[in-house]
Amino acid sequence: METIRVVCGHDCPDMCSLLAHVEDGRVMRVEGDPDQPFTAGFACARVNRDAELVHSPDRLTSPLRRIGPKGEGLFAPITWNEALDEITARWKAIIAESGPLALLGYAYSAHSGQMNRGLVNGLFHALGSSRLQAGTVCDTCCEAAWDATVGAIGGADPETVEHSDLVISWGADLVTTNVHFFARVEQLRRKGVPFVVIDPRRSRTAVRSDWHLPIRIGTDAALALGVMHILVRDGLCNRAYIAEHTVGFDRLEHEVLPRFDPPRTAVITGLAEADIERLAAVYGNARAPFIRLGEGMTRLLHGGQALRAVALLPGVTGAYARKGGGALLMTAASCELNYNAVRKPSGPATTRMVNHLRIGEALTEMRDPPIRALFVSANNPAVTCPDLAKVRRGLMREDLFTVVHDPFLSVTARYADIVLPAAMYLETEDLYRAYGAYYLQYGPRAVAPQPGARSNVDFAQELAVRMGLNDPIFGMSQDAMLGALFNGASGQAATLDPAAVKTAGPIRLAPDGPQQFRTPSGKLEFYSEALAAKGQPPMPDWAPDPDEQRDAARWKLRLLTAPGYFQSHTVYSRVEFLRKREGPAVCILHPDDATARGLADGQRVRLFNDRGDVVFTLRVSDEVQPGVVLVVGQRPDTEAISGTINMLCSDRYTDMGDGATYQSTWLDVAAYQEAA
Ligand SMILES: Nc1nc2c(c(=O)[nH]1)N[C@H]1C(S)=C(S)[C@@H](COP(=O)(O)OP(=O)(O)OC[C@H]3O[C@@H](n4cnc5c(=O)[nH]c(N)nc54)[C@H](O)[C@@H]3O)O[C@H]1N2
Ligand SMILES: Nc1nc2c(c(=O)[nH]1)N[C@H]1C(S)=C(S)[C@@H](COP(=O)(O)OP(=O)(O)OC[C@H]3O[C@@H](n4cnc5c(=O)[nH]c(N)nc54)[C@H](O)[C@@H]3O)O[C@H]1N2
Ligand code: SF4
Ligand SMILES: [Mo]
Repeated sequence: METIRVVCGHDCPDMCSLLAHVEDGRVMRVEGDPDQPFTAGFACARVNRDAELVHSPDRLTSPLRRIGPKGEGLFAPITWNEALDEITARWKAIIAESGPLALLGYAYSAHSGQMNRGLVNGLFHALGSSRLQAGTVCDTCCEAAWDATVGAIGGADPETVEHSDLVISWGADLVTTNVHFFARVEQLRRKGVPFVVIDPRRSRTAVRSDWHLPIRIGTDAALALGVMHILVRDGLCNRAYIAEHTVGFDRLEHEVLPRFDPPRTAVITGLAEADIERLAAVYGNARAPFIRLGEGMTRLLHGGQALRAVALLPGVTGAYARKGGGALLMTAASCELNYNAVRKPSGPATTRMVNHLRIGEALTEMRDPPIRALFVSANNPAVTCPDLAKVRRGLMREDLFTVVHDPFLSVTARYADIVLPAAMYLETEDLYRAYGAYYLQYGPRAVAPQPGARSNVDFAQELAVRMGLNDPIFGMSQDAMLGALFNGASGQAATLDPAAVKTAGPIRLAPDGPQQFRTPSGKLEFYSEALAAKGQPPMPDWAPDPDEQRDAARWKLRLLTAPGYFQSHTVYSRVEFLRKREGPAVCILHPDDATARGLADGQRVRLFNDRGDVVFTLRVSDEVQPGVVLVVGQRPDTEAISGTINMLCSDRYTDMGDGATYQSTWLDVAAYQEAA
C-alpha cells in the first residue's frame, strides 16, 4: 500500500491535508494528515468515505449522447473524440450565427482546486461568451457585505482563537461546515472560555455550546445594533479605537442606534431583553472576543445588512486590534495568487453577465441573442438553484444544446445533450488554498482518473485548442500553470517559489498583527460611501421588508435551510452510507405547528406555496421555533417522496451581491394524501 499526501478538494473552508492509501490504482482509504496544524489529522464524516465516492459504481465511464426526449435521461455511449467533435461543431455554428454571447459557460467551484476550477472559466472568458456571475447561490451576499465593511481581505486567523476569552458562532453550524475550527473551540471550552451560538435552530453546534440564543430568522442586524446600543449606553465602546480605525460611528450612534433599545430589539429578534443585555455585557467586557460569521444569516432579502452589522461589532470594542479577537467570515481574499492567469487568459474585458442563481431566467427569457449553448461543470443547478421550475423549463428547451461535465449522471446531467465524465479531486493534481484558514497546499493526484474520465484542466485545454484559442495557458503543463499562478502574485504568496510549493506540504500564509481594512477609506466603515453611491443604505439598519411581510401574511411558515451533516452538497448523495446516515429527505416542524395541523412525526407531508409542492417525511422537534419549517440540505428528487426544496424558493436577490434568498420563502405544510 502506498500513502500519498493529498488535499481535500471539496467545497469546505477547512481544506484538510489528507493521506490517501492507495493499492493497485485504487484509493483504499482516506484519512486526515497529522502534519497539518489546523486540520490536525482528522477528516470529516463525509470525506472518511471518499474512497467510496471516487470508486462509486455510479461513476460515468464514457461520454454520452442523448437518445431520448430532453430530461428523460436516455443516453448512448460515444467516444471522447466524437463528443468533442460534436461540441466544437455545434459551438462554432452557434457562434457564427448568433455570436459568442449565445454560449454560456456555467462552471462553479465544487470540489476542485484552483487550476481545475479556474481553467474552465478561462476557456469561456477567452471565447468571449456570456459570463457567469458565479457563487450567487452561495457566498456573494456575505462577501459583498464584508467587503463594504472590512474590505477585500481575510478576517481573523482561526488559529489565533486560542487567545480568545469568548467565542461566538453567529449563523454558522460549525460542527457541520467548519469542524476543525469547532475542534479548537472545544479545546478552549475545556479551559473555561464561553462559547455562544446565535442561530434560529438548535443546531448540532448549538447543542454543544454554553449558551444558545435562538434568534428569529433575518433579524441579526437588529441584534447587533441592539448590542451596540447597550455598549454605548454602558460606556463599553473603545472610543480611541473608533476614532483611529473606523469611519461613521458618530452618525450610526446618533441616527440608528437610538432606535435599537433593548425592548424594541427584543420584539424584533424574539429574544428576551435580559438575554440581549447579557450578550452585550459579555461581549463588551471580553478582552478578545472572536466571532465566526456564518453565511446562514445572509441567505435572505436583507442578508447583507445582517452580516455587515455583525462584522462591525468588533470595531465598537476594538476587538479587531487584539489577538484572538475580531471576526472571521473567510480568509481567501488574503491569498493573492495571479488567478487571472488561469481564469482570464484573454477575451473582452466585459460581456453579458448571467447570475448563477437566475439560470432559469437566462435560459427562458434572455434575448439578443438567446442562450443557445450551455456548458455546466462542477455544479448541479437543477437541484441547488432557487425557482427550480424555471431552471428545469429552461433546461428542457429543445433548441438548447447542453453539455454537462460531471463525474456522475447528476440531476442536471439528465437534461444534457452530451454528458462528459469528469475526474474527481483525488484523480487530479492541483493547487488548493483554504477559505476558512490561512493555508495553501499543492496536492498531487492519488490515482489516475477512472477509465473514461478526464479532468477539468485536461478537457478545457483540449476544447480550447479545438475552438482555435491559442493562449499559452491552454497548452501548458500543470507545472507551468502552477508557475503562472505565482507569477504576478502579490502579498505573501509572491514570496513563494512554485517549485518548492509542490513538495512543501501545507504552507501557512497568515497575516500578523491587528485586522487590516481594505475599504476605500482604509478603515472599518460604519458609514460606507461606496454603498451610498450604489443607492444602498450607507449604514446598517433593520426594517421589515414589504415583500416578506406580504408573503408572511399569505403563508404561515418560513423556510429555514442549511447544509446537511452527511449531505452538505448533492455530490455526497453518491455514497450510500452517507445517504442512509442522513436519512430520508425530511422537513422539521415545531410540535405546536405539527399539532395545529394534525400532523405526526414520521408521516408524509406536502410542503407548498405558489411555486409548487414537494413531499417529504415529517419530523417533529423543538429544535426549531414555531412558525418555521426546517429543510436540511438540498437533496436530489430521487431521495424525497417527491420534488426537492428549491422548487419552492424564489429567485429574488439579496440586498448586496445579488445572492440567493432561499430563506425569504414562505410556505405551508399539510398531510399528504396519496393519489388513489
Ligand atoms: N465539510 C463541509 N464543509 C462545508 C461544506 C461542505 O459541503 N462540507 N459546504 C461549504 C459551503 S459551500 C458553504 S456555503 C458553507 C455553508 O456555511 P454556512 O452557510 O455558514 O452554513 P452552516 O454552517 O450550516 O450555518 C448556517 C446556520 O445558520 C443558521 N441560520 C439560518 N438563518 C439564520 C439567521 O437568519 N440568523 C442566524 N443567526 N442564523 C441563521 C442555520 O440555522 C444554520 O445552522 O459551508 C461550507 N463548509
Ligand atoms: N435549499 C438550499 N439550496 C442550496 C443551499 C442551501 O443551503 N439550501 N446551499 C447553496 C450553496 S451554499 C451551494 S455552494 C450550492 C452547492 O451546489 P453545487 O455547487 O451545485 O454543489 P454540489 O451539489 O456538490 O454539485 C456539484 C456537482 O459537481 C460534481 N463534481 C464534483 N467534483 C467535480 C469535478 O472535479 N469536476 C466536475 N466537472 N464536476 C465535479 C458533482 O458530482 C456534483 O454534481 O447549493 C446551494 N443551494
Ligand atoms: S472537513 Fe472539509 S476539508 Fe476536511 S475533509 Fe471534510 S470536507 Fe474536506
Ligand atoms: Mo456554498
